[in-house]
Amino acid sequence: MSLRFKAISDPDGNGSNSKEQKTDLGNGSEVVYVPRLLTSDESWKFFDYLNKEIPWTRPTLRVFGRSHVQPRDTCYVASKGLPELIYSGYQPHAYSWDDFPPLKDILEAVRKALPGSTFNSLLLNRYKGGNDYVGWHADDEKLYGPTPEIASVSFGCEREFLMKKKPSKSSQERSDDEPVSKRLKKSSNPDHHSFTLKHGSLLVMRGYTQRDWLHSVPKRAKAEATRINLTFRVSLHQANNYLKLMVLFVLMGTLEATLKDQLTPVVETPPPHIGEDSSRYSHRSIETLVVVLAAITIIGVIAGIIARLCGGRHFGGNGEHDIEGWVERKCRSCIDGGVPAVPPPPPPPQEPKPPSEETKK
Ligand SMILES: O=C(O)CCC(=O)C(=O)O
Repeated sequence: MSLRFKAISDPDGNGSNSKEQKTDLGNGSEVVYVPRLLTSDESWKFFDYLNKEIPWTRPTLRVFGRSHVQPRDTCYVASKGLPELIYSGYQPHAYSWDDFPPLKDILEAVRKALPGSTFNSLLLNRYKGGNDYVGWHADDEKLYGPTPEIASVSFGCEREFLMKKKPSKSSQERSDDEPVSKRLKKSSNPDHHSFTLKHGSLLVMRGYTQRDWLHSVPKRAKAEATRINLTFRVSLHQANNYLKLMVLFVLMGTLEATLKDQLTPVVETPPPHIGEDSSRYSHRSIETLVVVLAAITIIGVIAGIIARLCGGRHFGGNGEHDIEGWVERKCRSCIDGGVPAVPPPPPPPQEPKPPSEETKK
């Protein structure tokens, strides 16, 4: 379908999103809410298109060893060359932007509102009524880097979007020590925020929001109508692989130069006295071996540090080639001081119920 809509990113007609509301969450986390990214009429056209034309699926996820149907419909769109998205054991098919041209118009409106943004993937969610929801989670996959900017555009039924601060060790200890009466008095808790996401609105999470905060769209009995939400994201994956390759090439060059330095004197030195030969050669071989081993170790450590800093992880789509994950698993006992990972608790003996909240989108 080649339906095109012209996105209007200035519905107020005054050249700016005048009603933009910024919420400073502290420690470098921020949320920006723009109630009218798009006009109401235009947003309804997008809603109708997305509702009809997107190949929605409701996948079965694996969370804590249990299968359950995701409590909303979903679809995934990504630029070419990005890795497949995998969450809770589910790998959605990545559609192309060209498959659904109106998505490019919505992206254009988002880009106008967020100049300089470079979104390259999109997760679509459809909530068919108040029973559909997304549980508490953070979009903190390493794939998105340490400070991802996520732009969320909503269409249709208004729903509440909740945010709460991730429990830190120190804050948990503090609240455990406090009397219950004191804890209850904190009605306007700065660690909780709520936004009503309107038809045609934009909500942006940025900075350390995914590191320090959780968000959810809870069940709401009164929200009977359908809501469609689009979250635009930037995947850093490709850049990480290029970085790793660059580091590898630079280090291979250094290694080659070092080996040349090591071997040249053996060739150029005048023939030694008979009897010294074998010890001189074995000395050189050990030196060369040490240099090669040192270089391999340095390559591994530096590539790992860079990958970790930049947030990359998967090499392949389905996790088979998750080399860092493999190393992490193999070395966990060393990293954690020999403490083995705690196995998940065994399932209770009664009939399994669907979980009330999912932990991950
Ligand atoms: O529907 C929403 O507003 C939120 C969706 C969300 O949290 C997500 O896609 O990670």
